[in-house]
Amino acid sequence: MQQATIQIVRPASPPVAAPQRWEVAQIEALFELPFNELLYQAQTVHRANFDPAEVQLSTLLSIKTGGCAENCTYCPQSSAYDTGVEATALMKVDAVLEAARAAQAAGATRFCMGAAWRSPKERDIEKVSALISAVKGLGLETCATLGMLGDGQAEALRDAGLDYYNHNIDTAPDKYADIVQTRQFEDRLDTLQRVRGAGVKVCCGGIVGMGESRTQRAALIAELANMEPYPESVPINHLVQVEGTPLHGTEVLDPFEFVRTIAAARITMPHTRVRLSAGRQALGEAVQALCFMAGANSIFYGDKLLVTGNPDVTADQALLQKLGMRAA
Ligand code: SAM
Ligand code: DTB
Ligand code: SF4
Repeated sequence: MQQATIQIVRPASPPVAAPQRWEVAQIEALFELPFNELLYQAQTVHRANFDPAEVQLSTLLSIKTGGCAENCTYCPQSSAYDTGVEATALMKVDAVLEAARAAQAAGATRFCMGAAWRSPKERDIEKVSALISAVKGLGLETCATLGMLGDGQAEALRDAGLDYYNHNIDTAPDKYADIVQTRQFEDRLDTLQRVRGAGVKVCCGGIVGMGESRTQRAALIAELANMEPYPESVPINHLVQVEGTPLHGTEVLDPFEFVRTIAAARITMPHTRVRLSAGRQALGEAVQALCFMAGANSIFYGDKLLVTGNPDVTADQALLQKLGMRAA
């Protein structure tokens, strides 16, 4: 009797999707879509990758405030402008831990420590490392934003327990020189490379409402989406206009344009946490709800951002409850 030959058919290995490269024009075309069509596309991408009822909560703390040597024209902490912000020294471990415990008790899962430095010195890295280890010890995710990093600094922060480093590219490459003159766009990319190279997760986003064009908003999103890999966390800030800064008095961006920017970030970076960041007080509840519909699934949570205000914790809890959303 003839033996049947059994042929083992191995499934072809799944194709590895090449990362998609986004042209600015493609992202501009998303912005041009009818609003409801854009939101539908963003919501579809969002639901394929996340539970649409979940929102991640990050709390900010300014661990070293004001007196910064950079001249970022949006920033109340630059020493170049008279904004009434008082410069302070780096906070001590106990005070930081107290703030982190309060954030955790209120429901935050990530604690982000911000310092108004152009770039930290070695001594600063040692001190901040102690803060990171202490916060990590509470069981919180850790994030820091300390300015430009030099050799070995990202590694030192990683070894202290840093999960995320925040470093924003802020705006389109061709708008950057209008916004900051004390550093170059490429300096930001260099630090982001160092963070990625050290194996620390990248939190990188920008600010809209600084007088940029729609094409420049699309170019900001393209820069982020074309990073390989794109950031794990993308904060989209709506400019908080602070008296004394050069950008105070800029024409306020149409809120629908802000929602469109969130949607474009969600569509082009399907797996990232898109954070509805600074500027929520001015947006109001209905626009924030549209941002969640457009795919935002993270917020800064706590009564203060770094030096400016943020909705109260109780107001945010009430908003999430009204929308049937919950902390991730
Ligand atoms: N000094 C560090 C740096 O610039 O990378 C870290 C702190 S800095 C305040 C962090 C980010 O906050 C900036 O990159 C910018 O995107 C955002 N930011 C600062 N001032 C803002 C404002 N008035 N409105 C919205 N976002 C702002
Ligand atoms: C980010 O993208 N926005 C946060 C955080 N990362 C560090 C800071 C917002 C600052 C808003 C103005 C202020 O309070 O200084
Ligand atoms: Fe300094 Fe950061 Fe503010 Fe720029 S954004 S002035 S680097 S604190």
